[in-house]
Amino acid sequence: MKVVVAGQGYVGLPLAVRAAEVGHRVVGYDVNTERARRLAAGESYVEDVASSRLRAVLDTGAYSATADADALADFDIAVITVPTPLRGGVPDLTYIESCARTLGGRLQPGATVVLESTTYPGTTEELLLPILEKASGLKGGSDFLAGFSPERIAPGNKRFSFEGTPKLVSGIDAASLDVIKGFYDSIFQTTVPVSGPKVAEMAKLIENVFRFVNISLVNELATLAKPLGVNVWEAIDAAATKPFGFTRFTPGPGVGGHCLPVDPLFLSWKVRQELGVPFRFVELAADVNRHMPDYVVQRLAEAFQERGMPVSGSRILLLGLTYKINATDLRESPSARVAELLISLGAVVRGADPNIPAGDRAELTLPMVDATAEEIAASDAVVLLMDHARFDLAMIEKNAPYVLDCRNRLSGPNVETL
Ligand code: SAJ
Repeated sequence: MKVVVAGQGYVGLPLAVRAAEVGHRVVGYDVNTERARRLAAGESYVEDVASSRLRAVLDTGAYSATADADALADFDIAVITVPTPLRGGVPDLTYIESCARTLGGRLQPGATVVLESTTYPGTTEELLLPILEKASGLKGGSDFLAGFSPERIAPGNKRFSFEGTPKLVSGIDAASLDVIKGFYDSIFQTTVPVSGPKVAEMAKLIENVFRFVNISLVNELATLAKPLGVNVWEAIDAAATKPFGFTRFTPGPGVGGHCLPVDPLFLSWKVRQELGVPFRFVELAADVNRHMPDYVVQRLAEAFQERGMPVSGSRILLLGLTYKINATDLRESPSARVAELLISLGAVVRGADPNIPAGDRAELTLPMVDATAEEIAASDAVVLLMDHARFDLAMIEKNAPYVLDCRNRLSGPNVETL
């Protein structure tokens, strides 16, 4: 089938390349001409898609990348994998709307459109469908098919493969579900049909709300256990020995990334919009997680006070600036807020992160250094935000005058744990 994947980011590119590998003729469409150029040149910028895999499907002609919407004509299936950010706490669906208009203008009778972008329940039927119908003059269901299938990409997750992760599928009607299920059956080992797009939209949000709320639970526990004189890390590990009814989460300096700090707020916004009531768990979890960087700085200030040192003028090194361990992505990373707060207290802050590609360092306002023994020894305090595998933890322990360890990886008289 001729497949269009609209949006070639961390969700769209893995899907497009995999679909090409299993035999579909795939057009990877992205409005960003630089991205399209790099992909057409066989250069992957998505950590889970090696450039060698991209070049292989380019060479066979199974995959092509473009920013030219005219190349989308006559698609059998179009999958929308565009960003759905929050703007000032409000869901921004403009990328979906714009993409829907582009696809709608090229939608032929009998074709199918699937939305994968994370969004609140109702988006597929109440927003996407009307735009497709208006742009095409066709009727959803009778003239073309549509549905929702959430992405379950876990960047850098080596335990579960892309095709091995069960895929929820839904359709606006039985015929849509049938075609959409058939398409994803050709790519994924397991597809899970649900009764309609709203269920699939909600299921995706439940997955991330669950994670977001439980992380906030252990974050708040961390702030309470210390004054109670309890090692929260040891207590969580002890609780995790329970083989049922428990899922282990660990405290941290905050919750970053493009999924967790965003997706749950789509649901709490929709609940307020539609029902005029708060989704209390999500709003509370967001507040707890959002204030973890403040807690990190509070702990640092207390440590300086205990040592009779002012924070102002002190030299502080932040280790691990990306949003999660071993990730290369800086989006919504708590490190930015930690640095901002410390600088506002007059500290001289530097950052070190071997995972940040040289090209991405430009967006950093923080002076970047290498995590050398000299740099660490010259700091008044080191904060381990992300325990990347590429850090030499023993060297940090040995050379840092003081470390606030946000990941419970270090030990020693100079180490305090979050
Ligand atoms: N975090 C904690 N404590 C934890 C787990 C995470 O503080 O116990 C923090 C991380 O440091 C990070 C943030 O939360 O700042 C998000 O971490 P994450 O492990 O959830 O990583 P993400 O954002 O890449 O989440 C994605 C999600 N995948 C999708 O939405 C499709 C999530 O549902 C997956 O569970 C997760 O990957 C994964 O397991 O890798």
